[in-house]
Amino acid sequence: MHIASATFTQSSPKLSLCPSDHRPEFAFIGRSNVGKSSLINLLTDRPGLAKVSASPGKTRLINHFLINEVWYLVDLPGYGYARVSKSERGAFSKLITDYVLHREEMIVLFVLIDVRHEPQRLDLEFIQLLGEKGVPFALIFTKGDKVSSNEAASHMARYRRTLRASWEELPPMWLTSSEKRSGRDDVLDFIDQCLQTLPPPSNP
Ligand SMILES: Nc1nc2c(ncn2[C@@H]2O[C@H](COP(=O)(O)OP(=O)(O)OP(=O)(O)O)[C@@H](O)[C@H]2O)c(=O)[nH]1
Ligand SMILES: [Mg+2]
Repeated sequence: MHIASATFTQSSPKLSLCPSDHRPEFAFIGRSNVGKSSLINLLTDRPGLAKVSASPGKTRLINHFLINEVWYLVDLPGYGYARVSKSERGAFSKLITDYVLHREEMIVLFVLIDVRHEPQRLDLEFIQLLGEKGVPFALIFTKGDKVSSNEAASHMARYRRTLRASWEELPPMWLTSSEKRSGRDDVLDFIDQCLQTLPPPSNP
């Protein structure tokens, strides 16, 4: 898919303040620092469009980026940021749950997982919530440049085995690296397919 235009439109502190133009949205979620904002820059081929930081907790609001004047990429705050209080840790913020469970415009939620790590409880809990609530999602493994391709394949296979213990059907999954600029076409092709299955927008 060709990205002819990609523009930041707004940051929203809560769901009710998100854009109301009913364009389809594809959103990115995952632990703080997993590479959500970097992936948005890779997909749009616009370095610096979404703010990236080496310290976790950079993205605090819901950020909408309008693509080709037709659909949005949505950068969400990360979960599991270690500096939140102990009582809050493990829970997902209201901003995140409101968006992922109630945003009608959201076509697919991409859950990002650092390919270097064993399946983590917090990510599995989040995926469990999505499965229970019937939220359409896909998995994107990030930072593929930090491991060999064999390691990446075995880490992804282990993830599949872990998910199969609870689920009959597995979500789509891809390996990406914002550093090596790999996996971009896989994700964009998937978004393109999703957009093509949508009914044409109804006229007001
Ligand atoms: N080597 C490598 N580093 C990456 C990759 N993706 C992101 N990073 C680095 O990881 C750090 C976090 O990246 P961000 O894109 O800001 O992560 P985020 O998930 O948006 O983080 P929050 O907004 O804080 O939740 C930055 O230092 C990035 O340069 C990748 O594919 N490879
Ligand atoms: Mg971010």
